[in-house]
Amino acid sequence: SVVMASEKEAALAAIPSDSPTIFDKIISREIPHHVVYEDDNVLAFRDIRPQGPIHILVIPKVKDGLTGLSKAEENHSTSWAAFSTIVINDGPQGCQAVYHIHVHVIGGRQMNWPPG
Ligand code: IU
Repeated sequence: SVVMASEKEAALAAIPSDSPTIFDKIISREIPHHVVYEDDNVLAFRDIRPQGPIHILVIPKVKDGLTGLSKAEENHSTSWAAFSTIVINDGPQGCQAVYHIHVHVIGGRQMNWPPG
């Protein structure tokens, strides 16, 4: 894929869809990333463009149509709503660039409010 100058640029170029994403290749280890946690349901790995000393992405290993938070329903096995106090970019305006639901866990520095 094309290297984007910023995540906003990538998000505006990304077409929301149900198609496989780069995250499937990270799950299958086709594209190596630094995995920090894995179990039957989720994979956590270091973001390739960290926005702080700590920047981990947490994703479900089975996407099950769950491209983003706005698609979350009660029948999904993981309660994504429980993560609502940490960053989940949703849709073009929310700067979502990869359509496979994921949680950003960012830390190790002073955060600013509101987000940009
Ligand atoms: P977003 O919420 O969809 O904008 O977040 C996508 C993230 O995926 C973003 O922070 C990228 O840096 C990250 N990422 C990655 O870790 N590895 C990749 O190969 C690609 C994106 I493409």
